[in-house]
Amino acid sequence: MSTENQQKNQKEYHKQATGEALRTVQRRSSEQQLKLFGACFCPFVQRVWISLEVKGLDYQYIEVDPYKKPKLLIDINPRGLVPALKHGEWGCHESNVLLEYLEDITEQHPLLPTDPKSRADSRLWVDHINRNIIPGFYRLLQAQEMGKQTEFAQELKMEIAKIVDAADADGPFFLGPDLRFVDVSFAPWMIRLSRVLGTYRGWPAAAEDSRFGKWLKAIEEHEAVKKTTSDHKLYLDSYERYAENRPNTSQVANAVNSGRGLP
Ligand SMILES: N[C@@H](CCC(=O)N[C@@H](CS)C(=O)NCC(=O)O)C(=O)O
Repeated sequence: MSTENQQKNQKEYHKQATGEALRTVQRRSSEQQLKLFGACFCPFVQRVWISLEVKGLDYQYIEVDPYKKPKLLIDINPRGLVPALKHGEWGCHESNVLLEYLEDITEQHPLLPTDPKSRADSRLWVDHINRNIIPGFYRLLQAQEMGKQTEFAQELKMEIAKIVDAADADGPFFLGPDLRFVDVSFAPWMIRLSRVLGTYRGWPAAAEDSRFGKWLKAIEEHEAVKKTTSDHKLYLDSYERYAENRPNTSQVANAVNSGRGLP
């Protein structure tokens, strides 16, 4: 921590996973053809990480600091964002592209349905998550004025209500009893609603008997989600810079502040 941060007692983002996620990092530290370059706090990384775990693939997890942009990250993604994936000599990035790649290379545990129309529907809801829910999450977290916070909380609730309405009536997951593509894409932000928005913006817990409450519980209890989730403190600390809207927090935060699309 820099002297300036120590003086202000500001918390910094973590550079190593904790809790269950740390145990997974340790289990996944040996050399493999498939390598996930991630950062422990990053929800975009967690998407890919969950998919790797669900599919039971052999992979190596490598923690990198995307704000320091080490060469090994830039070599795969010139924009220096995590997640990045290497498979042999080939590398690629963008969480959604990587989720699709993992679908393409594995037969076991497919996350997308088989019927083309249902696949398109799933992709449409992932688009809703990317276009409306994720930006809404950061807008609310970065808003400093009470009026704006109330407005953005309302907007985020509306966008979440749309996907909950589209979900299978019995669930508990989006398409029914199993965790699939839409769940994986949404899960990292679902678990950050209580951990991050609950603390910093008073986001209310979902009623346990509501459809969303049931979905959240199933996500929280899923093995692959648990294995890729750190202790609460890691998220609290890592997101303080967003909640205070500190200058140059990240490319995501800058995009939200300037009204541009997310990186
Ligand atoms: N669209 C990208 C977004 C990835 C992203 O924003 N990752 C953040 C960490 S959560 C990052 O690498 N930030 C580095 C920076 O802001 O310079 C994806 O879906 O993979």
